[in-house]
Order: sequence, then structure tokens, then C-alpha cells
Amino acid sequence: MSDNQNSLRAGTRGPTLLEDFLLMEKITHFDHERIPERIVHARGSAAHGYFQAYESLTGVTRAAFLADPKLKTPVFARFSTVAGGSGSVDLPRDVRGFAVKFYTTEGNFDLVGNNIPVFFIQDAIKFPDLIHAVKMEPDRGYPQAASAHDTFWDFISLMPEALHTVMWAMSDRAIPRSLRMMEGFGVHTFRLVNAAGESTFVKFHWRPVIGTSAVLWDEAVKICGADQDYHRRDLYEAIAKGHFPEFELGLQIFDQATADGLEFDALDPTKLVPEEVVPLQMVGKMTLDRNPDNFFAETEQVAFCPSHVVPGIDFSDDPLLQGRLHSYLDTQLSRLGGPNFHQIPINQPKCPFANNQRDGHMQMAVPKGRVNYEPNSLDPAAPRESPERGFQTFAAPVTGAKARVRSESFADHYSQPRMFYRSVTPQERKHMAQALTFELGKVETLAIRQRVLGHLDMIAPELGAAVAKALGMPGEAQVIHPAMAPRDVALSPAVRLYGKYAPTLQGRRVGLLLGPGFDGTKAKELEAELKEAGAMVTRIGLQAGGAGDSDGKRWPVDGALAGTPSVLFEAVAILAGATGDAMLAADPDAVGFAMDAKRHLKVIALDGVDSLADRADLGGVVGVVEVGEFVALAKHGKVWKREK
Ligand code: HDE
Repeated sequence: MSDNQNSLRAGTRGPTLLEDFLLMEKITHFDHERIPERIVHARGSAAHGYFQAYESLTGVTRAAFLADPKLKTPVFARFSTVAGGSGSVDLPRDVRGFAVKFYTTEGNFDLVGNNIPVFFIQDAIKFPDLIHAVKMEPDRGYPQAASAHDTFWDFISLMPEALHTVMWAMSDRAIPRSLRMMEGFGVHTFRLVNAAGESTFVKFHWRPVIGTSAVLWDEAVKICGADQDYHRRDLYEAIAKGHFPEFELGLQIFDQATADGLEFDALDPTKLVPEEVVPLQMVGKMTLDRNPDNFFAETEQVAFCPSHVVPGIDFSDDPLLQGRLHSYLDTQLSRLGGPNFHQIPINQPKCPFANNQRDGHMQMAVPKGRVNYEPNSLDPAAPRESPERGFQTFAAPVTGAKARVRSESFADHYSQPRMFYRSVTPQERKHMAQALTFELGKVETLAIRQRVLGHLDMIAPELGAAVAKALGMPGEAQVIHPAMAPRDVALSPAVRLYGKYAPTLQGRRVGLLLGPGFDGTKAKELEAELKEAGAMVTRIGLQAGGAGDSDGKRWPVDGALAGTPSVLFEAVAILAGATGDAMLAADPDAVGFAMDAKRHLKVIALDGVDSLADRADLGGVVGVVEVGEFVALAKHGKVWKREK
């Protein structure tokens, strides 16, 4: 283009010419820059990295990426919310997607999981109903990215199989502090198959090396206002700054006899296999060390399919998994426009591959020669089946009549939610009751609330009573007649979110509010200590232009107070000189910063800010400390003792 500023006109002030093919081409491309967003998991963020096994697993699987501890397998991981559209906020209460594409030497393996180990439904045929119920109500177009509305709870109240996952969704798992601090789960039971053709069952788990962390509901609400892109920004910045997220891959491997002896059906995706029954074996680690170069080309166009497996990994008969094997391929056809979506760079295998597929929308390759069929005698180099190296389905025996039925072994909908509720820490239990109260409080139809209260009574009477009381509806629960009465099964402390990981500040965001005249020496020491502990430090000033210390030195800051509230951090320190303290005490943003940090159970370090501490009522509050004690205490996360 000789001129990219002006369209082609007849005369200086005349009409634009239809002849302007440059204008047409530019605008036409622009008009088509959007593709349909994912119907679920539309909002997501992703990163590149690699996976490395700790030791060879050839005893249980012939999968090449698990066979050689020296091999680094490239991966692309995408984390997402489920219900909201692609422009929705990052911190609604929601399940998070945890999808990993392994570019193995034998083709791609997509482990398309969630951050919760169970799912809402037992049969794929209910998925459209579930998603219709949770998404915006069709007549009014709201709420966006929220389950707190009538249609969701109506559906749930009529589908007791969903209750277990609902309990997880009402727990702090559904409001993670960071995508880097979530556990991940393959949910379904899969199969591993070794070279001898022997098979075991397997459940896949991801464990964040720096441990988990979650926010309180009030924090989540405020973060959505302060930074809609909180999780996306956090992932991007952490990787850019070298705080590479790491997740260990854990396997629960069990044989048919163990599966037969479980209290629940291993094929039922609304149930988990307790780690106390089948322990987790850590077999490798994923490190995410590179941000995408282009959001659309990579994060938006990546196409995960549970049907993408490699030799050595196979499916179980879980009816939800079986349905997913079709759905993802189908959705890529409409989202990415045709059957050649695997040729898009982010979706291409990174190993050599060949097939006889030809033509179709957006064919990127230029295949040579006459042969595009098999068998053939014209091209000895053309792709052919390989009984030795190709994928082989495990020869699992199948018997029975064709029927639309649900196995009796799937009928117990209350025992595992009860187990989950009674296994977690007291604060998790309390937050669940609060979340249920909040969500049901948003449900307008009384009968739906009453039905849900009936289910909660069935899960655990103490939970039902607590929620009914908090709603102001004691004694109003509908009596539920379950298909199978709940049993008291052994508790599983492994399902807890808190107290499982070693205390650490690794990768944690810490905010330093530097009021005018702050003690530069102390601030420098604190920053060094935090850096040593692996924290990500953000300096906040009253103004974006910087903060002046007691020696009159101007420190550059990362953010101005008005746009950087304390909800964005796991712990905060506030330092100022005498005049600075007076300025902070008179500034509603600073008082709000301190009061929210207190309300949200954060460790708070104070230096020189007595007036602000008075205004924010921090006197005698547990977890409010001197700068020197900050790091040791902040490692432990929230100060639960402060929670009312
Ligand atoms: Fe998905 N799911 N799903 N899902 N799912 C999609 O595929 C579907 C289920 C999950 O970052 C869609 O490419 C059906 C369970 C993740 O791109 C779609 C059923 C689990 C992602 C689809 C399920 C998931 C998706 C939408 C029931 C956890 C995002 C766009 C049979 C184990 C992947 C797309 C990414 C995405 C269908 C149930 C996880 C429509 C029919 C269970 C993490 O194909």
C-alpha cells in the first residue's frame, strides 16, 4: 500500500470509490475477525511449557511421553471459567477448566480436565440441559457468569446426581486466588495400557507445586470490579517475571478387582476415588514457562478433544466421557470452520504425521502425488496402518442388551457430598454454607429454595439447618425421598483445600503501600526478604508517578492506590512517615485498603502509620505485625483466627 491513511476518492471531498479494493480487503478481514466463542469455557487463559516424567512408567503404559524421564514433552495448557462469555470476569463462582495438550512424539494427547474432581451429571445426554440452566436465562439475557439464579437451582434441585459437584462449586475451590494455585483433575476414570496389552484404570490429577490458595467471596466480588482480568493478568505476569507455574502430575492407578471393591462405581463421574483408598503416585511435572505470542492464534484457536489420546492411554465406559468423545470434535467444526482445524499451528502435532485426508475448508497443506487412498501399490511411501505402533483399543469385554438405562450402581447421590462436606476444614464448611445461603438468596422461586434445603438436609442435617437459618427459613425444607438413602462412608481428608501444602510465599502477590516519607531502609529490607521468599511484590504509591521515602528519594511504583486495592494481594504492608500517615488516614482509598485487608484475613505489616491504623481499627487485631515479622507470618496465608 502506498497510502494506508486514506481511502480512494473521486476528488478531495468526493465519494469513496467501489474500486478501492484495498479498503474492501482490509475492512472485510476486520469484519470477520471473530469466530464463535466456545459454548462453554469461553473465557480462558493459556501458556506454553513442557512436561517431564520422573521415571519410566512402561510397566503400566506404553505412552512414550511417560516412558523416558529425559524427554521434555511440549505442552499448551488452557485454564478457563465455564459459564461466562469470553469477555466475562475472571472471578465468578465457577468450576475452572484445566486443559492440557501434550505434543508427544506419537501425536497429541489432550487431558481436558477441571479444577474439581467430579462433574454435575452422569450421562452426556444431560449436558445441554445443565449448561442451558446455568447460562444466562434465555428471555432476559442475564445473569452473566453466575449460578446464583432460578434456572440453575431449579435444574439442580431436580437432579440430585449434581449435588456432589454443587458442593465443590460452593466451596472455596470455585474462587481460586490464582490459576497457578489450583489442583486439576481428569475427572473420569481412564485406562492405561502397557506394551503387553495389559490394562489398569487410572485417574489423573494435577497438583500445584506452590500449593493452593483461594479468595473469600467478598474479595472475589471486589476483584471483579478492580480487575476483570485478574487471573489472566496474574498468569501472564507471573510467567513474564520468571515465576513459572509448576504442576505435578499424579496418578491413581487401580485394577479391575479394586474397581469392583469400591463403594461407588468407578465409571460414575459424580464420584471420586478417595486418595485414602487408592493413593496418588506423583509421576512427573509440568512447567509453564512461555506466554502465548498471540492470544487469538493460540489461546482462542486451540482445540482440545478428549478423543485425542496416544497409544497407552484409553477410555473407560464412563457414559459422560463416551459422550465427550464426540462433542469436542463436533464443536471444533463449527468454531474453527471445518475439518482442517488440526492444521492450525497451535493444534498441529509436533511429531511427523501423515494421512490420506484431503481438501476441505482452509486446507493449508499442498499434498503431492496421485495417491490419497489405502491400500495402494503406486506409492510405497504413502501412510499405512502400523499394527505395532498404531493406537489399539483395549479389548474390554462388553455384554448386555441395548437399553436407555442408568446403572443401579450410580444411584447414591448423597453419601459422597456428605463425605466431602464432613471431610473439609471448619472454615471450608462455613464458606460452603455461606455460598449456599448467598446463591439461594438470589433464587426468587420459594419452592426451589425449599427443595434445595431438603437436599442439604439429606447431605448433612447440620448443613441444611445452618443454611435454612441463615436464609430465615428454618423448618421450611421440602422432604426428599431419595432413591438410595445416604451412607456414612469413611472421611477423606485429602479433599481439603487448606492445610495440605507447606506454608510458602512462593509466587504469592504481596502489596507494599508506600505512603509519603516511608522508611526507605525498612522498605528495602522487606523487599529483599520477600524476594528471597519467592513472593511477587507490587509497590503502590498515592500517585502513579512514584513514592518519596524519608531521605527524599523517589521510588518508582507499580500502581497508584486508587486502582490497586488490597484485594489484589495475599498479604500487605503499609509504610509511611508522619505526614504520609496523616495523608493516608484522610484518604478513603487508604482506609479501605487497610480495612479490606483486615476483613479479608490478610497478614498486615504496619510501619509509621498509627493514625491510619486507628482509622481502620487495626489495634489489637491478630495478624497485624511489625515489618520484621511479616514474611514469617504471611507464609501461612490467611489469618483464620480473625474470621468471625
Ligand atoms: Fe467440556 N466442552 N463437555 N467438560 N470442557 C467443551 O469444547 C462437553 C466436561 C472442559 O480450554 C467444549 O472446544 C460435553 C467435563 C474444558 O478449550 C464442548 C460434556 C469436563 C473445556 C464441551 C462436557 C469438561 C471444555 C466447548 C458432557 C472435565 C475447555 C468448546 C458430556 C473433565 C477446553 C470446546 C479449552 C470445553 C462439551 C463435560 C472440561 C462444547 C458434551 C466432565 C476444560 O465441546
